Amino acid sequence: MGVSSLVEPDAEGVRPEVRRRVQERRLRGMVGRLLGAEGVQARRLREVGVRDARDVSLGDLWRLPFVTKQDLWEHYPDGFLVDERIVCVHGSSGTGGRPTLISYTAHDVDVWASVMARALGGAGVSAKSLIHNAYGYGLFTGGMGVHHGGMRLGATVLPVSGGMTERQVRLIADLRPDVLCCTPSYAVHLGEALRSAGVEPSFRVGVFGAEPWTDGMREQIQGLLGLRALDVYGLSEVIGPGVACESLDSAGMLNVAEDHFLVEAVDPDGRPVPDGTPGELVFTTLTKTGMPLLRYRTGDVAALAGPVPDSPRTLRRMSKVLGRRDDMLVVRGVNVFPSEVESVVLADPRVGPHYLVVEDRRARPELWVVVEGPDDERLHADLVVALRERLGITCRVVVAPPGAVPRAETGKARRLVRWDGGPPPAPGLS
Ligand code: DLL
Repeated sequence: MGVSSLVEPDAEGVRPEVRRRVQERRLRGMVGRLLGAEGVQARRLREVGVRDARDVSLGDLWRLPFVTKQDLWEHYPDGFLVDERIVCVHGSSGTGGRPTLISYTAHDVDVWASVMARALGGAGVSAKSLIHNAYGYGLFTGGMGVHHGGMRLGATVLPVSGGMTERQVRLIADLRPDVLCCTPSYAVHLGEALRSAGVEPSFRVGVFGAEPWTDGMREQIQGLLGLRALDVYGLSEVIGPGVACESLDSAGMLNVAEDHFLVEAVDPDGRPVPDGTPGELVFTTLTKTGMPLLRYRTGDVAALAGPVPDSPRTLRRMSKVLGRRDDMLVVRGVNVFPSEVESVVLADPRVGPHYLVVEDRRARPELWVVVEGPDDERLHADLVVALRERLGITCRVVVAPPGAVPRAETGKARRLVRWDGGPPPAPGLS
């Protein structure tokens, strides 16, 4: 395990009780701003008896109302705005094509740069680094988030954005960047493209996120690109990438920037779950001024934990995201997360890293798993057994030839498809 120094020791390395005081002060400041803005969140706070910032404390956070994506949609585009001094807008395309737009003040961009600088610094990125940034630039926060953080650190950022893989291969061959930032699925795609072009990768570390990926995928990427692959998590509603990030020394979990983004994990009824138990992540943006959100329910499921014992980093950590609440499939009464399918698929060296899970809802619910590999009956049978052991249900497995599973050149990989009728979403399904 490598180590990396702290970019902001006063934030990342303080004693937890000192940080708690900072968080409480910031929470009150935020509640004061919300009440002063007289918006949706102020109304809800008053409904639960909060009239003044001094009426809240960290200990009774649980009694404050949640905000959901549905709320943001209902008050689209700027019903949650608290400060008019907006300098940029980002967002995500959202599910069902409905965008979520988030407005940032200069102060918010400053916070973003700082948490992303910490994230990159924790991955061993330095002022000497050249960052090949293949996250998309645009409304999506990936490109700009890494850009702000990389520049804050003093590193050089190459804003390649997504797509045009041939040009990316050329730039890597010519400039030899030591850091790669992109989605994990694009990392695989780029790795394959480098290999087929005969270009030796130059990366030391990669900071990958924006979509779920397992430790199995991590091994694939590390093998393909010869780098250390770390996970970065975030969402536009909270800031973008940098809400939490693995560091070289965080033992496989992600350090949460909890001095800016207070984290909770809750069960489906909104009650807190203990550390180590998977729950839905809920974030409170303690320092944001443009569109601060109190107790935003993310829909992402992960487990929380304290810091690594005796580590200079004292931030709480979260596990890799295990799945999304709404991506959890209930197939014949059994709960399945697509990430569990990924763990099984990637554990078999005979199949490639690209796969697709199809929830067949046409008649009797079925789960199809499409992978790429050799046409071999034994392989097919082994996958059926391994999936049954892990998931508790029998899946229908299709082993398709390499290249059959659709790749995402830009944006996030689509690994789960719901099939309600019409033509099959992948070859080999009937
Ligand atoms: O995906 C921000 C981001 C950009 C994170 C680049 C990391 C790197 P949105 O487009 O708003 O923002 O999508 C947020 O993506 O709620 C998760 O469901 C998922 N997600 C983001 N990072 C991870 C991750 C960006 N590391 C949604 N693992 C979130 C699993 C992730 N899921």
